[in-house]
Amino acid sequence: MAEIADIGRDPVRGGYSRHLLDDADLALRAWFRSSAAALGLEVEQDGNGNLWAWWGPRAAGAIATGSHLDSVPGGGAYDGPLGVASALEAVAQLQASGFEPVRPIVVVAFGEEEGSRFGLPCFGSRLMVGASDPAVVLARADRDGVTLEEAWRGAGLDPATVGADPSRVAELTAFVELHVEQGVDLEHREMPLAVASAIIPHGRWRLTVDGEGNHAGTTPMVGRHDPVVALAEVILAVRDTAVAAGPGARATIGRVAVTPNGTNVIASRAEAWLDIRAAADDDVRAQLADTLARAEMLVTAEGCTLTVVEESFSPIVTFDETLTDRIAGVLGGVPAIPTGAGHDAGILAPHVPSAMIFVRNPTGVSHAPGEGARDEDCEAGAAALADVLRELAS
Ligand code: HGY
Ligand code: MN
Ligand code: MN
Ligand code: MN
Repeated sequence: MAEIADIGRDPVRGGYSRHLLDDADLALRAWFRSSAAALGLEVEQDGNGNLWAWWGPRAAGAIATGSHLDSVPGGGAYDGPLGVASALEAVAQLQASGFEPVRPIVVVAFGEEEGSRFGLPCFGSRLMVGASDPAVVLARADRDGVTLEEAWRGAGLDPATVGADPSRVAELTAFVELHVEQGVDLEHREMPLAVASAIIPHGRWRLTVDGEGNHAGTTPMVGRHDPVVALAEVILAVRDTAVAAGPGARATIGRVAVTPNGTNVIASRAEAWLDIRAAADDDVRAQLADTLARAEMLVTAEGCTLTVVEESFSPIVTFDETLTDRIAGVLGGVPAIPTGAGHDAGILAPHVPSAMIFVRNPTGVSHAPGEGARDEDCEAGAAALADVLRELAS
């Protein structure tokens, strides 16, 4: 991971910003290719921008392992890259031991798992399994108004290749994703590793509040239809609804956009992206309904209008029990813990027996510069992954 420590790093605030097909992403893709080639792996990029490094000829029955290289804006160093670097390290250890896999082993780096540029989480894996309509995804625009199709063409890629890749999915016998824990369960248990039992459901919605743009200095306070004020009330309602829903509920507005975004201008539009997570699919839906009912009232009271668009919904994921138990056995009996974070393994799980290995994160912080993992735990994770690959590929 040291070799990529400076790629996409914010020198002022710390943290990483690595988004689909930006300079940092392209540099990380080059790192992946050269690191894989140094191990004698055959690298290919699929029609959805995912990178696959094959140990042995590409063939059915493959054991896949890996994660993603992209980040959230200002994210940590480990979320994603730890899984890819550990997979490459595990292959290196197996090769050094003289192990010859009976089944092909393939290391994968999925594209745009965070969905930070085009808003679709687990972009590469979701398209590969056919869970998203390529035409809809290609039309999505980033914050600068560049569509995915334009970005794809700009990178010399053919938009016609974006979409379901059933033969590639069918080649996979198992997928194991190693990931830094995004919580402090292992720190509290004083254990370095765990397997994942489930991923709680989560969804993303874009809320648009339209009001009346006007002059900040000549418009009386009474009678304004200010979408930023309305949105401010909605954001508090999002928090209050989640708190009222109980300890397992989560709701976040981490991204807002104001139009025209002028200091001396009453905005005409305020947008916000809502992230809701809860223990069950119906809980997420119920929390969304409560939130939107309150938002509608608040926005109307400010003389504004609310529009809601669902951007993604990921139902609850329970990982393959047989595979997970087998991996837990190889790891010498580790806890199985649920996670509130989405992963490519969650997208693959309904299609390919999938499992996850978590590496302890002392602070539990993630999606922020404070994210971390001890070197000895990272080493234990890579060694454990090597043992798991030896077990699965023999
Ligand atoms: O948002 C998530 O839960 C994941 O880190 N992409
Ligand atoms: Mn993440
Ligand atoms: Mn991740
Ligand atoms: Mn003026």
